[in-house]
Amino acid sequence: MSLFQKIGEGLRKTRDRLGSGLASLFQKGRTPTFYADLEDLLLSSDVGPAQSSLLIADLKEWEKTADLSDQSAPLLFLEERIASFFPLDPPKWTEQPDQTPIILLMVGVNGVGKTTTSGKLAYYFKNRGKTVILGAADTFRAAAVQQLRLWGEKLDIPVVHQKEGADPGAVAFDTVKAAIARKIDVAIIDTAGRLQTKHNLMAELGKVYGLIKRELGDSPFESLIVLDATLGQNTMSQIEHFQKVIPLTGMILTKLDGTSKGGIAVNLARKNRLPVRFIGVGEQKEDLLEFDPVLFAKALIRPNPPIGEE
Ligand SMILES: Nc1nc2c(ncn2[C@@H]2O[C@H](COP(=O)(O)OP(=O)(O)OP(=O)(O)O)[C@@H](O)[C@H]2O)c(=O)[nH]1
Ligand SMILES: [Mg+2]
Repeated sequence: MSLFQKIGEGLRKTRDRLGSGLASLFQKGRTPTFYADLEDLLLSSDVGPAQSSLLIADLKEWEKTADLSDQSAPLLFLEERIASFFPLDPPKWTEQPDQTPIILLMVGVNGVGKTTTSGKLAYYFKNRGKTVILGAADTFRAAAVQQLRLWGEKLDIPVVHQKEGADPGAVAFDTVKAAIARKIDVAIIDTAGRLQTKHNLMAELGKVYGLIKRELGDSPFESLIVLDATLGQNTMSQIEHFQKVIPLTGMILTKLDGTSKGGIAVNLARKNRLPVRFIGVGEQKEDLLEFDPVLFAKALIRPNPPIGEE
């Protein structure tokens, strides 16, 4: 399967609503309720009010001069506009490919998929010939360390860990030190889930960040916020709250396979000007896909199935 087909599969539920809805709406031609129906569809997939209004205004403008005899042209126009809403800053590991280690700090609220995504990311990089180390900086629960160690065992990747209750900053620091000493390409540091309202835990994250930063200097370092796409609008404020304690460089949107509201990616990325790095579309190691704005926008508005090669 191509990346485009995998994205299409992962977005199946969203495409069921948005993609199929758009296809039948445009097929009906311009009924009196066309733009209102279009807005409803966009809103129902969580593209967000600002983006929906903008898309419709742009579409109306475009239609003034466009050749509407081609039925697929308006959908292609929407697709391109949606793709343009995603910021394009490339990940540091492609910008500075020779500089190692690359450090990825995984942050987010409880249960969004940080640990699973850390494991999947380890697989992603290992699969591309990189050496990887995992750091279990979620020291709150023994089970959290165990969960990451299981990923390490499964993938044959070392996991830096200390005992339950240890200082997460110390684990993060040890992980970076080990990555440098062993000349490892990628270090992925999992952290505990924390609610934005828990000020002491948020402050602790700031400390973990500072410790890594001090040790690394200018090495590529990404702080990635993991967001659960099934939580819809509730995720909107999370980026803002985490940005207050650490500078985020990107987001990973998980559980897109479990929601019909995959348009939330568009809303999150444009509102926060934060690039999406990966999307999670399942629980297995392969279910983490590189984010590509053009392919994502295309898949998002294609009806279900099939989705061919592009
Ligand atoms: N369907 C689906 N499930 C996912 C995805 N990513 C993670 N999960 C599941 O979500 C649940 C929570 O994942 P964890 O990785 O433990 O989440 P966490 O953020 O580390 O949780 P805490 O450490 O408790 O804050 C698990 O059952 C995962 O298998 C995804 O992309 N799709
Ligand atoms: Mg976890």
